[in-house]
Amino acid sequence: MLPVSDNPQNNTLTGRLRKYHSNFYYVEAEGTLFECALRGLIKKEGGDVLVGDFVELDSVNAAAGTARINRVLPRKNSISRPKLANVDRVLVVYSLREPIFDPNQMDRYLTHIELAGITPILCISKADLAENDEELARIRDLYECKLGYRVLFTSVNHLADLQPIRELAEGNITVLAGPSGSGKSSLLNALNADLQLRVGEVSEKIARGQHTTRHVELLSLFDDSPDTLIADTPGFSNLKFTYVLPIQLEAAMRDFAPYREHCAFSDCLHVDEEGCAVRENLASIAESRYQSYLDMLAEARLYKEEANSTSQKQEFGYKQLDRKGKESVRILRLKEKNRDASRRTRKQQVSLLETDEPHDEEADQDCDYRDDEDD
Ligand SMILES: Nc1nc2c(ncn2[C@@H]2O[C@H](COP(=O)(O)OP(=O)(O)OP(=O)(O)O)[C@@H](O)[C@H]2O)c(=O)[nH]1
Ligand SMILES: [Mg+2]
Ligand SMILES: [Zn+2]
Repeated sequence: MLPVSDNPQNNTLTGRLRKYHSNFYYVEAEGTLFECALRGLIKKEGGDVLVGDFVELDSVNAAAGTARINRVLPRKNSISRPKLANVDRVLVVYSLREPIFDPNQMDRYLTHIELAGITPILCISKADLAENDEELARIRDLYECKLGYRVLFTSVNHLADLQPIRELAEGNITVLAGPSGSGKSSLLNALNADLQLRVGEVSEKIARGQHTTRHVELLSLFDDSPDTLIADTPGFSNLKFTYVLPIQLEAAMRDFAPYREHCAFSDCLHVDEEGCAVRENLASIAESRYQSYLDMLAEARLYKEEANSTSQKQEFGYKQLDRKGKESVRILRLKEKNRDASRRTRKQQVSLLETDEPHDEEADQDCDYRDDEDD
């Protein structure tokens, strides 16, 4: 245990950033929530502090409950929207109605989380508003049986629905992410009534939420389990894929896993290439998923054009599934092709380098119930 004393000099502590609000960082360390400022140089050096980050505090004043963040410790992962670090599980919360379920938007959230290297869990909220069971079965068939995501249907007035969330959350850092009004804060209130989070009405006129939650906050879900933290986050939409390369996006699509190895070109994007095994098997891929892919791909292509016009070398890592459901990590490098050419005509080349770190997790094609997908 590190000491906490009233002497503001020489005291350091390690804690976790729980929320950031009005230029103050709230860091939990040894059971106390410290209101912290940030050492000026961290920002100047281009550093960023995210909720979920472990940080080193100095100038600790226990009596006043204040300290300064001196250093951000290395992260195991991070997601850009919502902004969080060191995440174990992400529940994409998307409502069945109010706002209406939109598979293409849903695919955007899923793909965005996949691209951060985390396997999302789907939480279809407001299941009480389902017209019939088939509606839910169709969603489960595609996303769970075919694609292998875990799917939960929840309704805040049906507490038994929440038990799987409790189990998934236990001992983990869990993030709820999704559009405004999908019921993220309501779910947390149903899991622990003491949280008393603000919830908002879904506007009838625009059929959207009102952005009720304003800040990302890591909350303690159970009083007796300090390691179980869950993040309520502000709803967001207009997720654009102008931050990834087309080949990274392709790798995040589970639908292509049974076929991609059989395409004539290893960098096939399955649009109009010769000998494309994905296109030959389009009948086996959900139309809505392929359409989502094409929409996202158009955005990723814009990003690639932009990357091509800069002379910077860049390196990206991404995961890809093969037809047996084996996962491998690939490294992608963007490098300059022609150093002697004039700046304007300089081109960059995407080169796929060798794979390493085979992952032995088997994809579950039988649609059995699975617990741990993202460890
Ligand atoms: N019928 C039904 N309504 C629900 C359910 N869960 C939430 N709602 C309603 O959905 C509306 C929005 O809920 P919130 O919890 O504020 O949604 P949110 O995702 O936190 O929204 P933001 O904070 O804006 O991102 C409220 O009117 C809730 O009462 C549910 O399971 N069933
Ligand atoms: Mg909310
Ligand atoms: Zn192809």
